Amino acid sequence: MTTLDVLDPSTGELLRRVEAAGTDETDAAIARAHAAFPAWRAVAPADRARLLRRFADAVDGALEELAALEVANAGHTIGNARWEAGNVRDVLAYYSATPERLTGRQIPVPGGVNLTFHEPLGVVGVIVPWNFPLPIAGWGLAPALAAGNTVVLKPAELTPLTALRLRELALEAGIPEDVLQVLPGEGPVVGERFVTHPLVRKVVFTGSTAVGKRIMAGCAAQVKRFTLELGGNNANIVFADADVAKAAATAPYAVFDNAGQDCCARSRILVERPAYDEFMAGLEQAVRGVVVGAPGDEATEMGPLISAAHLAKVSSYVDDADVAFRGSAPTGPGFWFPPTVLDVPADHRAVTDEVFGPVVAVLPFDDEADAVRLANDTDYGLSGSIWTRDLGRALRVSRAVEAGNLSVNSHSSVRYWTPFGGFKQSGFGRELGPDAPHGFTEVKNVFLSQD
Ligand code: TXE
Repeated sequence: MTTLDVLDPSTGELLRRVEAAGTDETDAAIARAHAAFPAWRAVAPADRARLLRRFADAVDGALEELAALEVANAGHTIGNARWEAGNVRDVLAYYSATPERLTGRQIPVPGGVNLTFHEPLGVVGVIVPWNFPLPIAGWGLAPALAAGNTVVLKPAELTPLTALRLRELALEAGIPEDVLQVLPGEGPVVGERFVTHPLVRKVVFTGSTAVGKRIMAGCAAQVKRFTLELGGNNANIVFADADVAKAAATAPYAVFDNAGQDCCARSRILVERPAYDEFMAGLEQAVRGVVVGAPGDEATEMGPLISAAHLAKVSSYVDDADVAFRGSAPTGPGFWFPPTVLDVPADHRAVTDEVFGPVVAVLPFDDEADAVRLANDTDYGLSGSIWTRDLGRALRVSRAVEAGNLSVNSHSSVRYWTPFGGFKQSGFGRELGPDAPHGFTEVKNVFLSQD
């Protein structure tokens, strides 16, 4: 049995060594999940709803413990980690309504009647990245279980601890053992097996666009269902008529939150020329004020990057770039990088790539059309912000930007009541919101003859 070294990114020290599943263990887990499916789908809707509510309550009871684990394993600030654990609780509670509301239709047709059923798929494989281990696990497993599927979940190699704890909480809540399994392991071993194994009926993947393309191709071979939440390179568009001071004061949190390791990070700030100087002055003040340090301290606003390899990747984008100004960060040990604002042209790779770190570029624009052109000048299309006091412009620009999740005069990206997902190479399908359970079912049509 191979193992994964789980580190504390704020110190680089070993936290725990976790057993990694191989192909045989993955096959065995999938077989158990398949065997558990008929009984789970047959659980009466009210009982399945109750189990999900109990699971939500168990997460609620362990909120501080889960948050502390995420602080240690992912370097998330304690404030963010509490929000993330609370998000899992809330998503479980939200989808606990699903079993009793997943109703079909009766459609009159000549010669009889037609009934539709929303049938669960079977085993769902959920592949989770390291940047938001708790919420992304919840977004996959909650609607899948609610719709009557069984789940095998693979956390990221670097961050398996909270997912393992979630599984224990599910068991405590009374979810049957093989209905939700958590399998730490390597992506190309465990994750890849979800794609190739015929009994896994859907793959839910959040991660890099490169791996997402591979999963899409692999699923195509079996016409397997999948959703993909991939990278982003999101624009924060600030018009001169906006509350420029507020836009500047909030912009750092829209990109430096979670140390920029967020597919919704607004890593390209586009500012209308007349507001440029005022915006930059406000931004500089805000960036220099970001509190970077020990993630467990209540006052900390930004923690470390996830790993030495990721620190090297983020640094490589800045090495040849002009820095406009930056905040400060601890020097180490641990994987620290200061919040950094670049002064680079639109074709610099720090602007065109997803850096996935606390790095942002500010680009001026001339008018609305120019702003939309710059915002859409990327293969990604996940998220973005629009700052303006002109309602018509807010609507026009929202409609013109090719992205799945936009916010006006705010940087909000994720609200679990609403669908979340990307245009273009940011993904395929939507998670969250009222329709997510439908993505874990097949519609079946049954004709009842009256003759
Ligand atoms: O992602 P991977 P990495 C972006 C971000 C980041 C880059 C690389 O730019 O810098 O991707 O991160 C599993 N078959 N995002 O290398 O490799 C893997 O084990 C099946 C954006 O960590 O895509 C992990 O569980 N699964 C993103 C998950 O996929 C495989 C979040 C993600 O890992 C696999 C993360 C394979 N062949 C990174 N290879 C976002 N949307 O927020 C790996 N995995």
